[in-house]
Amino acid sequence: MKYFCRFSKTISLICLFCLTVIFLPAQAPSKGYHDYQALTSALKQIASQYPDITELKSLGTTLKGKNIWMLQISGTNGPSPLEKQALLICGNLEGDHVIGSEVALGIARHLAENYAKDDQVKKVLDQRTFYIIPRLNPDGAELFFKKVLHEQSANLKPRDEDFDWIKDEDPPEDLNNDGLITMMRVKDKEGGWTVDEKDPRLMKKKEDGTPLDKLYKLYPEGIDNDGDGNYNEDGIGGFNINRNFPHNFGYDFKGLGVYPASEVETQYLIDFMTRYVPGLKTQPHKNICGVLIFSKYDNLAADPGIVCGTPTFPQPPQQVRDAGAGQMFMFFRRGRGEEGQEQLPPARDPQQKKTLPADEYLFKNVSDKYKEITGIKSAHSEKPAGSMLEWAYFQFGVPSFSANLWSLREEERGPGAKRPGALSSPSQAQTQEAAASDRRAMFMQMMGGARGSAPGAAGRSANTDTYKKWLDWIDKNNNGKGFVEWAPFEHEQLGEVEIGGFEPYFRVNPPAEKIPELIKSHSDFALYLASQFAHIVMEKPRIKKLSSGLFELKVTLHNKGKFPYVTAMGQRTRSINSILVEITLEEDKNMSLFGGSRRVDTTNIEPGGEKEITWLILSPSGKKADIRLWARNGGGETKESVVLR
Ligand SMILES: [Ca+2]
Ligand SMILES: [Ca+2]
Ligand SMILES: [Ca+2]
Ligand SMILES: [Ca+2]
Repeated sequence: MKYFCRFSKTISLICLFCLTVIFLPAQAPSKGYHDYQALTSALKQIASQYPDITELKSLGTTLKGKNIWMLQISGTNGPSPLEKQALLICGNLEGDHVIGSEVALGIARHLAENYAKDDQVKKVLDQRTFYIIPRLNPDGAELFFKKVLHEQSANLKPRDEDFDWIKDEDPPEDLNNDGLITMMRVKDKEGGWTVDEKDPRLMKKKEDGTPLDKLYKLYPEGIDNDGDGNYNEDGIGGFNINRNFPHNFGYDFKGLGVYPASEVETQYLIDFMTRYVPGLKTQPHKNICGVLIFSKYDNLAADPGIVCGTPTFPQPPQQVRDAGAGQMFMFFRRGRGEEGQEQLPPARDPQQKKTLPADEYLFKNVSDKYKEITGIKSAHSEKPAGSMLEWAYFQFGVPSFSANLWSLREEERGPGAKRPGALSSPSQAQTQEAAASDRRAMFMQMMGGARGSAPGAAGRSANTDTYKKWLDWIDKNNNGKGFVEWAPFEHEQLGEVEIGGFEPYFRVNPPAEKIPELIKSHSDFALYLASQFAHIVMEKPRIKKLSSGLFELKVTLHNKGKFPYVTAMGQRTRSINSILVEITLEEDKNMSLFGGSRRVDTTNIEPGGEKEITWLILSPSGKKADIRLWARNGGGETKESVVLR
């Protein structure tokens, strides 16, 4: 029976392989997607067709001379674009997550095309500005359109990733000429991997008692160009922009020259949001009241709020030493280290790592609405480290959301499939995944210990479960396409190997026919999100004559929006201008303030909340007082004038 099962499985695999070959001619996963030239033309076309409501700017150019485009869209009515509250939409921070830029571009087009046609779009655009940056990492994204596909998140800045003082000296190679960089598995008694008995496509971590002749080492496809015994450990580029932001940054030795905001793409974005550069005539876009990101992280269909992942470094010093990481990390040990002397405890990380409780309702409400609008009820998300999502909330201080647009979802795992908790609430395993998700980090793990046991596209043990689910999905929903069956290959250095594994990009970007529905639902969601911002209004002032020459003047402010004026986190970082109310008396000679201040600053008003301000004014009857409300992130300026009588 056992043999029969194995036999029938082999037959079905062969059949599957035949079906793949016969019925599914190879089609580039980028078909229907915009490369840099096409994206540039599309944005220019929108800008030239709708000049009254759009402005296309370049935030800067990348190392490869590509513009990072920002399309501003704002209605012709209402205040100037810079005075309106704004939603920033940013996509394709990870080079391989090209779907993010497609959806962001689609939203831009949807808004521009519908301003004159759709009352709801017009209403929102007359009150709000949209800053849309479809592709923050255009250099990295271009790899998606190459002949040989190698999935990587980074930009293309040459970087020494293995500390041999040479940059990019050992990239992967497409040895079997299928146009895909996949994996190699090699029988090796010192290997840390073995073939999953239930599904021979899958590699899993070895267990106690796994026979030595069943052990494998895994490598990315290619040769060892520099003869250092590691395979493809230092390819082209670069660093993942979505791990390069200055919050919860992982100082984990991902090669030389990397630090928070070390990459120009990160710098341009942060400059755009915060920095005033007179020479460049740019303004800090502090009118940004919310951020919507399309990236591999998700806090909309996955768990709401933001919980930072653990950067792979620093760890408590003892663990580092015990991990066998060697001399390299020893200088990170704290304390005097001599026998009998006390060791200092590890430094406490002062960074906030979790949504503040007072802000949780906001994330929850938006997440519920996202599920309702888009119909996407669940998503897989790793925990972030050094991401834009974290920086925008924990440092910039505004509500910050990310959708990954394409991942294993409940409805796609087939009927009757139980929803494992791990997919909606990131588990310990996924924290490890986050640490390993940058392929560069994987090689560091390899160097730190079991050389040659590099986990890879088909075999990170923490994720064998996730890979299994992708294989199920491939079999049930994708006619078997998405996985290259393992096939023997004679390797010039390793001898007999097998090449196979997941096809690059297919777990990151959906087929192009899925894009229109994602654009529609996320346009609706973006319009919803932009209309939630705080709206601070001032009631008509109320005057009471207390006695001859003494007046009481009161105004009440309300927040008529759905968001607080500033998040609890924004209050902590003090990154948002407070709500300002100023009173100006008609003349100084006969009028004076007996009670209250000329200038009243209010940090926050919760949605539905109010704030009353009272002044006592000594003045003859018939004189005038002017009141000015200025709420930078809550609807701008309102003026009232009253006559004291
Ligand atoms: Ca190197
Ligand atoms: Ca290949
Ligand atoms: Ca090498
Ligand atoms: Ca190589």
